[in-house]
Amino acid sequence: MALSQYRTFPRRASLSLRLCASAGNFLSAGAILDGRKEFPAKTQRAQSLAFPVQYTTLLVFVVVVLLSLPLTGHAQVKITIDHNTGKEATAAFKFKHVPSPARDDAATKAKLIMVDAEADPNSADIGALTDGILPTSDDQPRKNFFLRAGSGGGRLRMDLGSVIELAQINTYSWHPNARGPQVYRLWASDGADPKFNAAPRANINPAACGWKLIATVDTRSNDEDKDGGQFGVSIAGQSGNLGKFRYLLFDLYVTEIADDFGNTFYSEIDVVANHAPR
Ligand SMILES: [Ca+2]
Ligand SMILES: [Ca+2]
Repeated sequence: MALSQYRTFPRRASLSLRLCASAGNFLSAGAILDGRKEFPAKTQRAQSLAFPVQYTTLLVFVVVVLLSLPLTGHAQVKITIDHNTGKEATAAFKFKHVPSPARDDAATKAKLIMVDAEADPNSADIGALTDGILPTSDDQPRKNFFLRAGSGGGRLRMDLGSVIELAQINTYSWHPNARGPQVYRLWASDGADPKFNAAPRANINPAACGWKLIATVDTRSNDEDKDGGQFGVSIAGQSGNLGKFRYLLFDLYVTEIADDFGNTFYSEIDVVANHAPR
């Protein structure tokens, strides 16, 4: 069943959302900001100042405590965003920093299902996300996977088959306008938590059922007229290691709500293992 209402991040407001995240997520949220290139620093400072004064002491305490703990449970995360437009956007998906999509990554044989989501009738099968095949131009519905028009995003769950150490998770999209940018949260789990829910519907907080927030991705710029094109996003551990996980949950959001066509044209999702699965 598709979500009944739109779920979207307001542009330039994601810092507020992150500051409201639980203490366990706060350290990674800071790392996310380091990797972001789209939001001007001016905006971030303004929103930081807007955070209620009474929480400031608590936040400082939380940050100090987290920095003093060994990072055993949650690797620091770096997000790299590349945006190709015009002649730079080609079927090769070649980017300045983000690796091009691969055909033999750990996602190739993973099992991918929709959780609380519905594919658009014009979309390719969900297998298009891991088949290594790429669109050859900027508006090829059958070479991309996208959620049904008018639905408010949704969740995709990937099962890698076993717990493996991950180095990177890379996502790719291509569309001439509003369906080009990527807006999602990435959750991951090893499935070991007794409360683990392998398919949390949209009204369930993944953090409450065995999932860890890895990254919050928003590739939109401040000018929606410039959001068309080809995007490559790489989510990587600062030390080269993202952690050991079996399940990934992509919580997809629409890029805009001006019309029904805000669901991103995703071309490929790559999962790069640190070591080959045993
Ligand atoms: Ca593909
Ligand atoms: Ca691939």
